[in-house]
Amino acid sequence: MANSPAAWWQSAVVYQIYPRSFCDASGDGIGDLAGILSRLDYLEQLGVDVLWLSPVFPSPQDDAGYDISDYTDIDPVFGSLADFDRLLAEAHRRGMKLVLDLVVNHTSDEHPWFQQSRRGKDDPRRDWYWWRGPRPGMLAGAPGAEPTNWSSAFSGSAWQLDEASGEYYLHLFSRKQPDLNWENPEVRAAVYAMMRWWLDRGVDGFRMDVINMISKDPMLPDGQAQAGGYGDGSPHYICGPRIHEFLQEMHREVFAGRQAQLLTVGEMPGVTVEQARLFTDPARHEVDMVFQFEHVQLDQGIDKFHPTGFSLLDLKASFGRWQAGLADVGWNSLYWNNHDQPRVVSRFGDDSERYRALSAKMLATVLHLHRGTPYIYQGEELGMTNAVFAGISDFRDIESLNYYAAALDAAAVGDVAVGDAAVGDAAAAEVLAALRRMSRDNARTPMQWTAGRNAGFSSAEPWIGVNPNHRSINADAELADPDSVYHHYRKLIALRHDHPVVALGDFRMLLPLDEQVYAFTRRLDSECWLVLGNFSGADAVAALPDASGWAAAELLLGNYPAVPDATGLLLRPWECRVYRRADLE
Ligand code: TEU
Repeated sequence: MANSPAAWWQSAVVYQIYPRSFCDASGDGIGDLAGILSRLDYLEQLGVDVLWLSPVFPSPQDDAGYDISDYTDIDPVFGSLADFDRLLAEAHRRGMKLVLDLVVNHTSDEHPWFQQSRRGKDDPRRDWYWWRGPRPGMLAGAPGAEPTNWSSAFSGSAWQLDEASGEYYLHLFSRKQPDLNWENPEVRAAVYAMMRWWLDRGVDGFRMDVINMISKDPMLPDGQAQAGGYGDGSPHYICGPRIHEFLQEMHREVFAGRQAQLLTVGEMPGVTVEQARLFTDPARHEVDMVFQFEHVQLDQGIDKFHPTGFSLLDLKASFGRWQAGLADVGWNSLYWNNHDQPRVVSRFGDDSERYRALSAKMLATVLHLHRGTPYIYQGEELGMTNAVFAGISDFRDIESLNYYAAALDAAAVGDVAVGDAAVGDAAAAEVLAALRRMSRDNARTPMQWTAGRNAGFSSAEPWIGVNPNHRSINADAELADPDSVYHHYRKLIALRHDHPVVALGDFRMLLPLDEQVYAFTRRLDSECWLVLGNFSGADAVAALPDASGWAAAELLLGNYPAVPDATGLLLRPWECRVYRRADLE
């Protein structure tokens, strides 16, 4: 195996910034570009190579910026194009690249394209979106008259009636996020032109929002019925019939010739290993890597707000399959967190005072030493935890708010049937408990910079509550403590930069049936690393098949001060260790 990366991003680490919640320089309680600019030193010190910004474009903010009304400007709440250019130049000056969020499965309903499209059936832009009449034989607006039975990701039907024309438009997400019709070549040309505009401005690539949903089966068949009465349309729009054709066309039209410097990562809910191989095979010219969702759905029941327990065996089986599936062709992206996921230390670790830092470091170590490109979500490097939400009024996210309303509506129907108001109260309590665990707002509370007022995020009341634990968990404190979660992340990033085995080594899963220990090796030429993580608050023995081979190995990194038995491989609660041998035949 070659000792130098085939692509620069194989040894890179990406840091995701959620601009609303990162740093507020203007003092309006919402983060902004000038705030990000003021924190570039912090990011440079951490050592990350690429910054990915969640959307900063003009938007009614129905889905926190994932509903874009103008693709080639900056929302005034975040600053201006001049602020953006300054940020880009300053990031580049520090050797960091900057990647934008490309949200082109849908626009905002306030985007001029949709405004024109909804003018009437004869408008030249009508066909830029998915318009359909009611179900044959039914009156527009009647219950069940929607063109298909598909549900939206944010509760309710995926179709919204437009009274003026009597037709419905498709929105897989909120009703303010109409889906673009990628079948129309004018739509694709407009998107590609916009992408080139940003690349010409100097941006270094795109994270592509739900990009595996842009090709729909134009017949729009009904989906299988699911709980709640709606059908699951996803088989008809996840990795649809023309998805590879569209991505290859995008590559030709946008990336060809400049690809080597760029990073492209497709967010792909429901993508399989087999599909991901096709998407990321360099010879096919589609995307560099994809975000798959398997490991963040392992703890979910019928939907994400019916969380179940978490099994380490399932996690290892899943990651193991992805590592094997993309070993020779394609490339993995590696993440625990993003702006849609609860905080990993609260989810798969232990966020109690005793084990928070230990488990955060263990989780980071296991993830970052897989083969693939790691993504860090802001605050993850501090071991930030899930938030405290007293009641529904503390939540901001449309997904949570809609889910709560729909669940209470359903319970109210039950109330009437059984004549018992307590049914509604019990339902509310149950939904709140699920939201506290799984809501996307857990990821969206302000970045914890200091122990002071508003965690140093803003001089004004933040748009969403600050986690009270900022008094002990914050960047100031962690920078000063050499043993902090932050410095552990810094070391992991440095290991990837300094040792080709981390980027390029072969991956081998060990102990797949051990319920406490995550163990694997990475091998490149004569060098082999062993990574061990105890996913529990109890002692664990790593019963390695060739333990003696590691007796004289060098301990490169761990999360406990000293190792009493280097050879026995007895792991303390949430302990992780990374060993290195460089003497293999
Ligand atoms: O998310 C796509 C997605 O399928 C989910 O992760 C979604 O956020 C939700 O959690 C389903 O339960 C992307 C963005 O990351 C997300 O923030 C947007 O809301 C969504 O697309 C629509 O643009």
